[in-house]
Amino acid sequence: MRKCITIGTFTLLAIISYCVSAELPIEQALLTDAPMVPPAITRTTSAHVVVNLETKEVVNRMADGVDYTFWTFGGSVPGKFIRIREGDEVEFHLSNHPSSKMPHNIDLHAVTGPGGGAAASFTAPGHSSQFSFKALHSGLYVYHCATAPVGMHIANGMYGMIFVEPVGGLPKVDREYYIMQGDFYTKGGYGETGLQPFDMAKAIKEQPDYVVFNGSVGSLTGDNSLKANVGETIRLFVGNGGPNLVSSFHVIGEIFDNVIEEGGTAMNHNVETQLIPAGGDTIVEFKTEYPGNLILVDHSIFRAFNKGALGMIKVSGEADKDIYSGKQSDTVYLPEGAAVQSMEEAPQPVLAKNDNDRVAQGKRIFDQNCAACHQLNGEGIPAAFPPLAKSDYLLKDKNRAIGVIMNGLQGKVEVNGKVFVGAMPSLGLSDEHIANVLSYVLNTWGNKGGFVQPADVTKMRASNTATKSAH
Ligand code: HEC
Ligand SMILES: [Cu+2]
Repeated sequence: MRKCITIGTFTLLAIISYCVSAELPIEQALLTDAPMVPPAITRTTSAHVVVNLETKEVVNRMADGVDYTFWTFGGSVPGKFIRIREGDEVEFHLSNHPSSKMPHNIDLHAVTGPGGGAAASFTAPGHSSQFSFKALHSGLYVYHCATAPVGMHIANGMYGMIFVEPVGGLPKVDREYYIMQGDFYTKGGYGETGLQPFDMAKAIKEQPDYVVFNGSVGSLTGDNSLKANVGETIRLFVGNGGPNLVSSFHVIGEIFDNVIEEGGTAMNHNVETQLIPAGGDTIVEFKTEYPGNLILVDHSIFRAFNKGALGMIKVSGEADKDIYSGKQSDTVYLPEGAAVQSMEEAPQPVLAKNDNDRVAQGKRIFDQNCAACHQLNGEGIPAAFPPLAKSDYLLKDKNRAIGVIMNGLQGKVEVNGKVFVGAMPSLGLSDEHIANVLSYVLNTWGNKGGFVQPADVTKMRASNTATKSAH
């Protein structure tokens, strides 16, 4: 039986009407900010659930030194997490804070009805709207603002999720977390400081400066990392607000035991990376078997390391070396006759016309064969690759330097007072190329000069072969 009450007169501007199924218990929904999720629903019957949500425009941190005017459901991005049960009757109140500059509304993908509630919830600043819907379908659903320009409201952070628990609920887990990805478009590039305005042109071109979890760079790293212990079961409610990008959600160091695809009812197992459409979501579950940091990323990986889509779960507990050993050894790998590229197979070199030309050709050989280790600036890398710039070892003995490049070098070597213990492979360079590259090295980065001729190398090679055959 339904009871409908209308309160109001023509002298009052507000006319309030509600229809409540008389037999349903009335309940106030408990809403949470990310990464927290409201507790699982324990009741076994439907209820009349009252949801109060407030839209608010706030200046918040996007990254260190970078602020942004976010438009929010509940004061932060993503919006509050709503948890109800399949069959519930939801009485929804959307209030738009008086300080807002824009009207807002809400389109809940969990609603069966025009616009997901958008028109019914259209609310001017300082007003409050009410509508009701019945949760006909279980599942995880995105909600978002659908006020024109829709893209702009979503790009400013107006999205969140509502979980309609199936009758009977989900299996119990130790921890549940709420994560939502979003892409942001700012006038200044990534990391450019100050209060950054929204950039409509970039949004239309789908070229975000930021792609982040839970509304800012670092919202789930460092002190904000999620926590778990070895042996626990974790459930992540992961949404994607967009407005534009599709997420390739991946946890480095884990495999999803269960994935409830698109937050519906289909269950997949043993999944590495889960696609999450813009305006869609997924539920992933896994057990933590090993301690350490699990890294959450959008595996469109530049977004993770250059635009902010990075999070962390710190797992504490005992390491089981049978599951993962850690590094067991690190030895030098130097196969017989190792060569980056054998010059015998390469096209015949054009002979250098004079010493200046030799240096010019030597630069190309250096950039292609040596710079990976000794670096383009010849400075090397501390404790790994010795410098060639002003190297006392190199400059002391020209023939020894020829020998290093011809044969490679292994074991301990002291350069400018620092000891290096590593291995340089023989690169299989021709006499001409060894002469060229050494002439380049000798005349670059402030080195003292001098030239090496192919004949010098040929002579060294002959004595080299003589020594070898004498053994
Ligand atoms: C794969 C990395 C690697 C590449 C490529 C490489 N080197 Fe080295 N080089 C080393 C290492 C490591 C040492 C030190 C070896 C040791 O510890 O015994 C070294 C030592 C040297 C030395 C003697 C030490 C010094 O700093 O004076 C010279 C000269 C040298 N390399 C020149 C070259 C030149 C020229 C090339 C390119 C033709 C080249 N190397 C390519 C790794 C490399
Ligand atoms: Cu809005």
